[in-house]
Amino acid sequence: MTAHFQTPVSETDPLIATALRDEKTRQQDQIELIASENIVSRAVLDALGHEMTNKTLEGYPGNRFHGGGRYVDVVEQAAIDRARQVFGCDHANVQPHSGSQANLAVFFLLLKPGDRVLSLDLAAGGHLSHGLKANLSGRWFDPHHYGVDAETEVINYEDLERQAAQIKPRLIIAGGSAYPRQIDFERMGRIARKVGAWFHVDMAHIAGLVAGGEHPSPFPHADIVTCTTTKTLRGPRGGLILTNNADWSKRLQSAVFPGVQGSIHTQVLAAKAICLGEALTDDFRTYAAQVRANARALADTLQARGIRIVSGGTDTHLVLLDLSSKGLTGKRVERVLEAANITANKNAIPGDSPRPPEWVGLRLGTGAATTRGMAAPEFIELGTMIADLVEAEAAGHAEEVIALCKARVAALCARFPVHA
Ligand code: DSN
Repeated sequence: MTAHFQTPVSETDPLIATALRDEKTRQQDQIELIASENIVSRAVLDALGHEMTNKTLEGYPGNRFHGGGRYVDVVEQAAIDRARQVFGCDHANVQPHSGSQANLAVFFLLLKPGDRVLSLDLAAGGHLSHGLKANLSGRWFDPHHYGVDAETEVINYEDLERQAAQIKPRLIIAGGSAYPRQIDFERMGRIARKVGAWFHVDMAHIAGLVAGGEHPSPFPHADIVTCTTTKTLRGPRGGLILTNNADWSKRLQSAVFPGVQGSIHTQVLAAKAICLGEALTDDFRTYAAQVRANARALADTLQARGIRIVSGGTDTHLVLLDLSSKGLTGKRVERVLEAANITANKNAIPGDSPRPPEWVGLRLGTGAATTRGMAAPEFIELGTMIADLVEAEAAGHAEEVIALCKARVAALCARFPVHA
């Protein structure tokens, strides 16, 4: 069995080894502006590739269904303690395999099939696990959606209050995947209490900003909070559930396991504990402030070049472009940017077509490139390149501009290496 333990993937599986090598090179050579991505630390990578992955374990620290869990207990308890400290709450479940599974566990905890849910519309920046008809949350529950104000493109809390009074949902959800503005958790918590609903905040995109003091905390206004550890929190793929409700802490454990999951991704738990430890440092606070400053620099640059920014700006890491005035779709611009080695994704904007190929939005985020060390001057340069590419594509002669931008991106990537 020596070969099993010692032979590297480059020898055992060239197809996968080549894809892994090429992906690493891609990440080095492209500038990542997908708002849900980031670049984890060496320490997080160490944990993800650790032998802890071999351990099968169900249950919770000190109360497991399998033997041999004493070191995973250390890791899980550290992740729980750090999550509580980072987000200032009493209870944390660190086992969800993803944000969507964390949300599913919240539904399992608080709702019965058919119960009414009020969440942000997908085109206004919501998330599929908050009641999209194609998702279990929309199939087994009764989703209703609030949008954003037609003029300002920010949540109109008076309209939301009226809608909540009419619908009388059992659960109100704040948060999503493409809402660039600060959310008034206090106001939404009051609305939820007034109509007798539970208030759930899904802070997946902004968890790192909350941790770094760059977005108000959902606590003490939310009854329950979920997030991924991936995006601005800069950790592994996975989810967290947080609450101050002591009555729920046991039921929440059962809602995750055996409610919606089986055994733990043990090595991911270690990576979560590490990223939460990192989030407690002063360096992380500096990082979170830079993420926001960079998003403002990017939005201002694009706006000055005549590209409309949904809601007129950003309070977070996220900038949403409306390309309709340029006669372009998000898909077209996503492709042009990728040709220049800038990665972003098409996105719906408020009132957009239900068909993704027709969406006129493009979503940008500053989390990953800020991790590389890029600051406002680099984001102004990136905004300038994106505007050049959009204008050239709209005029039908993008090739020359793509070549120029590709060279400028290569120079930036060389100055800000990844995992060097
Ligand atoms: N919700 C998706 C996104 O924001 O890109 C994946 O996390």
